[in-house]
Amino acid sequence: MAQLKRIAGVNQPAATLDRREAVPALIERPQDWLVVAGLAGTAQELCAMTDDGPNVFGLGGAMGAGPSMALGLALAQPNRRVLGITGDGELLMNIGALGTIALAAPANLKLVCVDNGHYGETGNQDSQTGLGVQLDRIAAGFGIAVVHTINTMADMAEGRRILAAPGLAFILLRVKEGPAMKKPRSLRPHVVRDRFRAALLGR
Ligand SMILES: Cc1ncc(C[n+]2csc(CCOP(=O)(O)OP(=O)(O)O)c2C)c(N)n1
Repeated sequence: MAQLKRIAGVNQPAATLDRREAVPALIERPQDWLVVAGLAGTAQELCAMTDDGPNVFGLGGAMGAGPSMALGLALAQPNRRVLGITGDGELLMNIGALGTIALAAPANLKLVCVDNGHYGETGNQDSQTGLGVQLDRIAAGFGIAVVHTINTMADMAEGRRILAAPGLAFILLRVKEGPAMKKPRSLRPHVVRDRFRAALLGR
């Protein structure tokens, strides 16, 4: 396999945040959202934060599908706040979905990417962001008007403000390598689907 090279001249601070502190600091009340969480770390985190709550659709596979599913949900439920949360690996796998999200621009959708620069779940292989690819610049290039990057706890308050405000936004939460918060969660897709549907539709 060809050796991948780090992009020269990228001016980014080293990631220092621990995702086990940073994700709850940003998403303070996940129960207030309809959440679609991509496979791997973000699904573990959002399910752990809600004790496997019915308002969280945490994927257990289908890598790349999370952001598109969040878009579909936001379009179908314009009166509900939808949070799509995903890893850099998943987002990169289906990066065109970010362009579609930008062009559809539902006002009730926020997309958060927890960027650890690696494919954490499968052994911490470098992802493209670990080699200098900047998803915040890609999001802005796709035309998302509100893009915010969080490198330190000092950047968190603005992230929370953006999450609380109306309008499409993309937040890049840069974290260091390390485990995600984890508790037991259902990995049976039909169980997750049915309880999410019941929580959403009240039946
Ligand atoms: C199509 C496909 N390819 C590969 C995998 C294996 N896989 C599962 S999780 C994962 C890494 C996900 O990385 P990221 O989205 O950055 O999340 P992190 O594990 O770092 O939290 C990979 C490669 C998969 N599930 N599906």
